[in-house]
Amino acid sequence: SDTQPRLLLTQRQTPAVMQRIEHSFTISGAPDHKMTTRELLDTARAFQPDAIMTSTGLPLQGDDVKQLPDCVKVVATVSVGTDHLDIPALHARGIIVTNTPDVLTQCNADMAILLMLAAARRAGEYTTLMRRGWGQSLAMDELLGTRISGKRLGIVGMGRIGRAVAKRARGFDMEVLYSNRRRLPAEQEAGATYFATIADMLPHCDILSLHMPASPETDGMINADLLGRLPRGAIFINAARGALVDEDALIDALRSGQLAAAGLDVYRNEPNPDPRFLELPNVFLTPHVGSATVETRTDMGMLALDNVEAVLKGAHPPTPVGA
Ligand code: 8YV
Repeated sequence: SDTQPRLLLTQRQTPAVMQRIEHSFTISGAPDHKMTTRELLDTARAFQPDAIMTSTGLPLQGDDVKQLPDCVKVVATVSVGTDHLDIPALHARGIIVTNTPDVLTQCNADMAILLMLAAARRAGEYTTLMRRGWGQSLAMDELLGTRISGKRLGIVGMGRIGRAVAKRARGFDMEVLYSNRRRLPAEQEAGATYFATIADMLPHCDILSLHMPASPETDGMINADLLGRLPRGAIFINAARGALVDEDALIDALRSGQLAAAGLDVYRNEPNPDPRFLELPNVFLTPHVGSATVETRTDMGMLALDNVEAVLKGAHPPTPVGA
């Protein structure tokens, strides 16, 4: 009805989330594919929404934020990461920003483990072999992977997701090392070894996995110098953000054997990652799907709606960003 709040949806959500949206909001549409920034701004001007539900890969930077109509009270991103949003610019316009932490922690940690196992155990190469027609038994020493049990996993960023990865790694009998801005209390550390700098931790890591947010300060921080500090033949995992990595340096390290393998879910240039990755058999690649389960995507959408509804009735949203 006309009295319902107006929600601009930048992409379709899961069926359960769409059902709740259609029950409580007037929407401009539910595009199959993620809108571009231009489409979002044009739709906002024409539709005059009270709220915008968006996600990663749809940048809203300072100049874009200036073009939003005054009616917008909340931008709810269906993601934990907020690097696509200019938070200070949104706040300066009096717009509340919310994200979806916690509900995706387990699935993102599962994804890091999936990438780790796939990279260490050469899942991509095995799948390619099977599709081409296996045909001949493998020799005892052919296409061998790397054992992960007993190995040292270095986690950069020991927040909610990093700790969930550490917990899983303990189940695989791995030794966990971590680097983080601050050392965690013992009960959160759960036996992991703390390093104050990434550089000091790297020589001790058989596998390295990134779990920190992207920001101007962390842009390209995993560079040639740091990759060179890993023991030769280490494995690199990234289910966090592509912007954390100098991809030229990563590709060099994979080509030279400095890295034995990598498992990547995120890239600098999404959805068109550097094509050189595809030429490397020792890289296991997925298309930014860390949170892509029915359950988690539904939980994320529901939490975003809880945030929108709270803001529109003048209450505190459950998961505001930088408030
Ligand atoms: C995306 C993510 O939000 O939460 C994040 O920060 O990167 C993902 O969960 C999701 O893929 C929708 O774009």
